[in-house]
Amino acid sequence: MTVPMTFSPEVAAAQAAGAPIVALESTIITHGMPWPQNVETARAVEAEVRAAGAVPATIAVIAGRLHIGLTDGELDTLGQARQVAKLSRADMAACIATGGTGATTVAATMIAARLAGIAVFATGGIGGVHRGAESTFDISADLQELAQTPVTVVAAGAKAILDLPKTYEVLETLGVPVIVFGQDSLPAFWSATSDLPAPLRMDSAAEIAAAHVMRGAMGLPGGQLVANPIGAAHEIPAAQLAPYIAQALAEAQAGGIAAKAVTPFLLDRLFVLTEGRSLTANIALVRGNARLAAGIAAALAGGAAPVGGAAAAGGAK
Ligand code: PSU
Ligand code: MN
Repeated sequence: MTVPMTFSPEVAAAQAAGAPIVALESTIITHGMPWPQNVETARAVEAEVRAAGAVPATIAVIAGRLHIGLTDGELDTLGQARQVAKLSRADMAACIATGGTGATTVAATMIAARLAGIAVFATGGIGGVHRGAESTFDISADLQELAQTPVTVVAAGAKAILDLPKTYEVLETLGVPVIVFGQDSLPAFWSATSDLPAPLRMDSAAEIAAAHVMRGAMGLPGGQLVANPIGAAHEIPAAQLAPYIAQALAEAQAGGIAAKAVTPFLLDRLFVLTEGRSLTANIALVRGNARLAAGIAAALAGGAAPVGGAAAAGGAK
């Protein structure tokens, strides 16, 4: 019994050549952004990956097959479809087994990337611990996935609609490395900084690739979260965003929005409340994440070696 998989010609050629590949998710297309910006963004993100010297592999389940890399037509169809399933670890196998179609979340895209032998994945922001989780128990499956599937995920941190301190506490408990790129505080998705300190900091793609390889060498399961801050020119400062997030959360509660519908509802309300600024920022940050992910994938394809200490210790005596 094998998993029915379809590789796009571009991804198949990259795999044959050992070229760097970056996985991309599809829930951001179907549930994270409105049409037509969703499809435009997906194309722009793929272009960023190519411009940085890697091959993009956008992942989705279409008619019972796990697609690794989508054609232009498939991307268009997915972007315009309504009522597409949002697939996470719990529902992916059932969808494939029954011939269904669905978009993959961070968790599901990590599972697909591992099956396809892809080590690096770029998205906007991971799911995490929702505010009020002490009563709803709503914690994204993305966190557990990072703890068990060996893929390095480049995001602008967890989405700021979440309870960020609790999200990072859970990641620490699960043993997931959270590596902030180039600064000492965690980014907060639409905002470049937060008042939470960076658990780990790295300033180059090569270091991140070396850390990924070292986890594998040590037999540690799970991946890494790379928290890449949005460019300062595109950010919405956290203080400006806070009242809109509070309003969107209040509306979600009043409307009885629960489970898988919560994140898409909040993102859509923020888009309206910020008059589109949240979407502009989201597009900018995911493009930046794609560029960094391509650099990490290139470092891995080039045979990432330990940076600094380990090499020096081995060679100096
Ligand atoms: N990044 C974005 N927009 C999104 C997502 C990520 O910029 O919509 C999606 C991812 O697929 C992530 C999901 O896994 O949001 C989180 O959903 P939940 O909170 O229901 O686990
Ligand atoms: Mn949830």
